[in-house]
Amino acid sequence: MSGDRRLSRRELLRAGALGTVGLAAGSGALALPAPATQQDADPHGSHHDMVTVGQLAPGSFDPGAFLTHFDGGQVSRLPSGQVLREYELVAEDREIEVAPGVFYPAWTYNGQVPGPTIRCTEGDRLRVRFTNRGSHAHSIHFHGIHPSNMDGAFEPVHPGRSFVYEFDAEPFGLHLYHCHTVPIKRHIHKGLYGAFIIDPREGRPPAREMVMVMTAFDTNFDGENEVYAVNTVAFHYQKHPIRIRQGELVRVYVVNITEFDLLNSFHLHGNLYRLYRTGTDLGRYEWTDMVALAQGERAVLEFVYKHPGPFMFHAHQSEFAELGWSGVFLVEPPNA
Ligand SMILES: [Cu+2]
Repeated sequence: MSGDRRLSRRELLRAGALGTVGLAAGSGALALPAPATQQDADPHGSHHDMVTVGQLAPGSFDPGAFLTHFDGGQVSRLPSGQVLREYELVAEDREIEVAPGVFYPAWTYNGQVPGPTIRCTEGDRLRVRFTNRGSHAHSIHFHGIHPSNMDGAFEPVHPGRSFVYEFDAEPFGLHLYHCHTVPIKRHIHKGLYGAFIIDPREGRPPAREMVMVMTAFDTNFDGENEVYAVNTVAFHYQKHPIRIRQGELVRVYVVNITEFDLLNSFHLHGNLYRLYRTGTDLGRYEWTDMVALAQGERAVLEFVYKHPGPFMFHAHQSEFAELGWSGVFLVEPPNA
């Protein structure tokens, strides 16, 4: 059985070489064309060659835009002077594209996976109006400190209904939000999650900032993931390297929400990073090039490149890297 499961995990990439369509039909899953890979064209291709070919359909979720988009909400002030940030989150069923030609029937917040990256400052009041337009009951469970009745764990919001979550943002750090309706495993792996950043009042040092949510998709519903990535789309940042500057401070907010696998990880090439676990301490950090995160764990990574050129970043579980969780920073000289 385990042999079959291992095979199915690889089918997605292999099928491209064979031109197979509907590879998962036998297991009752969606019949979808699999992506071809450069490795298929050259059986001796290196790891670096292993990238999906083709482009996403027009109008698909854009990991390039998602990377640096932080949603501060609708900002106003309460009579007390406290900053109020209002958000609208809508749960809806939507088919998403996780690799060129590979679609997944997701449950989403605001039509995208991950949901929008919510960002505020410690002490702000958050008011999140949640409307469920999906086919199942859902909720939003925010990590952080808040009252029990704002925790999203016990009161599912049924289809067609709304709920307003309201609480003060604390503590500063990198948190997340996700659906907490049972069975939670299903509601998470279907796509209901997002990053939740609470900035310290004094801020962090100026930096080039980006968010990476470790995601994975069980495209044939066998209880294992076939496609891995940060920010949903396999190999996106390998095909479209992230341009940064030599000598510039880069800050990456990394969240692991991967279902089914016990751990995910972030390895950086040609450099080490300051690892601020959960981002809740501005002083203490580890100096490393590798962090393993369980589901729900987060970390803020800060680094500066000494040398220009392309440098990979990827899961150090090689299998995850080869199934899509692999990207490239293109470090350009300051005067380029
Ligand atoms: Cu849900």
